[in-house]
Amino acid sequence: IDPAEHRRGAFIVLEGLDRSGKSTQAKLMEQRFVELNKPVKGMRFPDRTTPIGQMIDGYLKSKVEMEDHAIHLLFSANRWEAVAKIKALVAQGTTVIADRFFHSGVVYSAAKGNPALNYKWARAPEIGLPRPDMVVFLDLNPEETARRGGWGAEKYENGEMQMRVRQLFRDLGKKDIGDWSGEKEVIVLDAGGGIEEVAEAIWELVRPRVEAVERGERGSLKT
Ligand code: NYM
Ligand code: MG
Repeated sequence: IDPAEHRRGAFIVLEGLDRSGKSTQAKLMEQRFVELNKPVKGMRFPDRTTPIGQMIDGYLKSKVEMEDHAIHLLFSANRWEAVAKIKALVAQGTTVIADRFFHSGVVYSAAKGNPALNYKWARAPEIGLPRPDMVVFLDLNPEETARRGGWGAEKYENGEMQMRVRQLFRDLGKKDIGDWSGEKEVIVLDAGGGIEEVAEAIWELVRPRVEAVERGERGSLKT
């Protein structure tokens, strides 16, 4: 096989609490790819532009009520409807950078503390989605993110919820993805520094992984 001919793009996900700087960092990462002349596409979840995304938006803004399992499945469906696009981009050699993906789905739902909706149940509808080549969790104390402002307008944007979300993400930082590789579900990165400092720290993690994809060392996108 000529690796250059079969080179796929990477699939990188940024995770974090609300107001943790994910969107800013996703944009900065995208710029690095542009500067290096590597094809890149930014995506975000929930994608509020689709009909399913609009239902999610209404829920987050407390315009409509939704049963916990039902909204969980909508968040998941909002990813499934993007799968063909993600796969096509990656197959054509474009790196996809997603601002949240299924780890947010599982963690936020599990953090609600509904005894009928545990981590295992929440993970099930995400099985089969493309697995990111890397998931970086921007770790910040909720007291810090609350100080950044813009918090409190949407569902889940309260200290107690954010605290539980953070703990679940940190737990995922210790959990293997469950194959032979020993890779962790997420890489927890201290995001307490300045914007440029955090951007550099993210890039130090992401770049070698992207290069491994480019060398063909990571095979096709796992599910
Ligand atoms: N969220 C996001 C979920 O509860 N489940 C999911 O699957 C995803 C992708 O939606 N508080 C939550 C996390 C956020 C909220 O996301 C909106 P954002 O990135 O703030 O637009
Ligand atoms: Mg938010």
